[in-house]
Amino acid sequence: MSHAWGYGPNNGPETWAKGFSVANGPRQSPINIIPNQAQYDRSLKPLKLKYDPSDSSGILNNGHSFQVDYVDDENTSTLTAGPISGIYRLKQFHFHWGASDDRGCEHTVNGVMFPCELHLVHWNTKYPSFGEAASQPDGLAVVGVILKIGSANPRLQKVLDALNAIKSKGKQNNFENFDPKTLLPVSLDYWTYDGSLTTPPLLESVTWIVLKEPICVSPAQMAQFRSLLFNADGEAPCCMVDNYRPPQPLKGRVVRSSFK
Ligand code: B30
Ligand code: ZN
Repeated sequence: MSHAWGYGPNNGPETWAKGFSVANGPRQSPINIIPNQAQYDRSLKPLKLKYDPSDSSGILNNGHSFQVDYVDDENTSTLTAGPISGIYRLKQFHFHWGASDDRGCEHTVNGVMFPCELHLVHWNTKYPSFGEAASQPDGLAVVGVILKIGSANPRLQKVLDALNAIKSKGKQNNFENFDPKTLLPVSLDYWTYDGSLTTPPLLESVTWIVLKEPICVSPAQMAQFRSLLFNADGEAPCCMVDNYRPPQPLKGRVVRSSFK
């Protein structure tokens, strides 16, 4: 999959509105989360994540990140409850990260940046497919997990060791029997708000669920993310780094929290 957009000075987030006018729309993501301004909502339910590890099918360098894909033809790996109604199916997970440990996440908390963010992407099964759900206001639900620098995270290692085989754009490999639940923190407390895809086409179809508790990643593990390339084989090498969109205007939206 090739894109004209990217993260460079000439095709990066500041230029996306030229091709995708919704970039300046009313519910864009990511945002800066200000915990003191979030509204605790006692009606928000705990998240229910049921993942079948045997649904993981492959890992792909898509030229702007890498993604682990899931078979989504049945309700075997799902997200329910929390802020959403109905059943959402897991489609893929991917990450965004920086060129150094002081930046790289998409959602910030009180303006603080973290080095990396994990996105678990789900689609609402009231629509026939991911593609059709992606343009509906209640079509997608993405669980965002912030990564902070600490000790090495053994749960990330299988994913990071798979990156050697998909260094350049378009490369894919088998990636079997991986339970993404192992990547989540102990607490599933979350903030939620109505937002968008954080990459073009920036569709305003995402119920964002950002977990309060970060997971750990070591500096050496962050270096493994940065060993990927934006370019395809035979093109000039260009490290895949700074593949994040900065926070967008809140425009009157309310962030709710599942916790006090
Ligand atoms: S995010 O979680 O808001 N960062 C998509 C899914 C989640 C997010 C952003 C985008 C998405 O599905 N985009 C369109 C599909 N992509 C798949 C992909 O990720 O590779 C294909 C494409 O754009 O044409 Cu690049
Ligand atoms: Zn993402």
